[in-house]
Amino acid sequence: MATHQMPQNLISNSNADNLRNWLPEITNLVRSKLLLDMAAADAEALARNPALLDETIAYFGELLPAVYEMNIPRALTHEFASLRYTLGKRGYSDSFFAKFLQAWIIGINSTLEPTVTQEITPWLNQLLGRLPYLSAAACPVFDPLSTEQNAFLEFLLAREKQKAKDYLVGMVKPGRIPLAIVEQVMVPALCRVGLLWQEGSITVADEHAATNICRYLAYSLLDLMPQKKRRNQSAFLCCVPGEEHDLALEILAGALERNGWRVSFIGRSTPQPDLVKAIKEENPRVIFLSVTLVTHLPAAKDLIVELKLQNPNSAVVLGGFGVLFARDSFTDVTQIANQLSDGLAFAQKLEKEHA
Ligand code: B12
Repeated sequence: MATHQMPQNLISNSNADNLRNWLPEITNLVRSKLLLDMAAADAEALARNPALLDETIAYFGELLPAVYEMNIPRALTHEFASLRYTLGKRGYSDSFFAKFLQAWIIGINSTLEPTVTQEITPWLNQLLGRLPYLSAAACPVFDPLSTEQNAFLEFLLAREKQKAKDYLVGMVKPGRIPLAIVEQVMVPALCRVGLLWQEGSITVADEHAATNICRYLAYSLLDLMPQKKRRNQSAFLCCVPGEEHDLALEILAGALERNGWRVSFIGRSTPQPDLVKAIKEENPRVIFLSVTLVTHLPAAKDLIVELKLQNPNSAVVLGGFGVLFARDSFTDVTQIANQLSDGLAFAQKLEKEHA
């Protein structure tokens, strides 16, 4: 249906940069306008959680230049729907979200030159026009959890670390390797933890506790993998700059170590120059990168350009939720991986080539 399609006009990089440079002014305007126009119910929701609105404005402000730079209008719709779901669950009314988009359009129009705004505002106007159709899509659709996933989730939420460990470890058997249990049970349960946080059913503290238990359990499972003899293979694993979701890479690093690889796991949010320097010095066989948030896709692109120049002989494997929106922008990587097992399979393929 025509109304459901976002315009596919390419935004020039200089205009995405223009938007980025003027963000402090634009976000101030957005904030003032929203506070002025807010309905009473929304003001009550704001009073209950004063930080959330500022966080949302800041996140949307990072999101806009990122989706323009990567030319991914679908991601703008997805992320907006996700923000709307989170705020909606905290009492913001339907009319607030139209005001939110209008405030951005006004903020951009009154700050940037018309030559810039005419490229930038069509996506926001289109999103505004689509708002009535978005309400049904705004609720994230999740497959129901299996009995196994549900039982594990209950242990996580109750912070029953030992019971959660016994439960997961008890699942290991021939034909069901530890990494499969991480993917089949732990990852869906953590996804549900994220959704429960979004819905306001659990707190950030609950989410952190669940993640930390999962980190511990991941090592317990990895310890059950046979330790293979040391190979002449090295891997460097890091999140792209700004990205803090590093648990997937930490688990992959552990699995590679069990496979005999020499591993540098750097993890979260390291500045690009430091990553580039470390990777140059190590010159690893494979660089595994992760990007969860769409806002960090431009940082992923910049880093990969630099790495291709500097470490032309290293393979680059890129994974994480954010990549799903922008596969076409990463044709220069050796492989895009959806799952941890894809990353391990890639490493095992290299091992065979060098056997
Ligand atoms: C734990 C968690 C955090 C932790 C991360 C801790 C850590 N050290 O990793 C903390 C608290 C830091 C965090 C912060 C934030 N988070 Co968070 N977080 C989560 C949560 C609950 C679980 C993520 C996780 O660890 N999953 C388990 C790991 C093992 O799996 P995975 O990351 O999904 O990766 C899978 C694949 O993508 C793949 N993979 C990933 N990378 C790679 C790389 C390679 C090479 C390979 C081979 C494979 C691969 O492997 C895994 C499965 O096989 C998710 C919920 C969800 N739906 O995922 C939210 C979630 C990702 N977070 C979210 C948000 C919004 C945030 C914050 C912006 C919140 C805030 N307001 O501050 C910040 C952003 C921080 C930043 N700058 O990056 C949103 C993202 C929404 C969106 N639309 O994208 C989610 C979806 C929650 C939600 N429902 O709203 N978060």
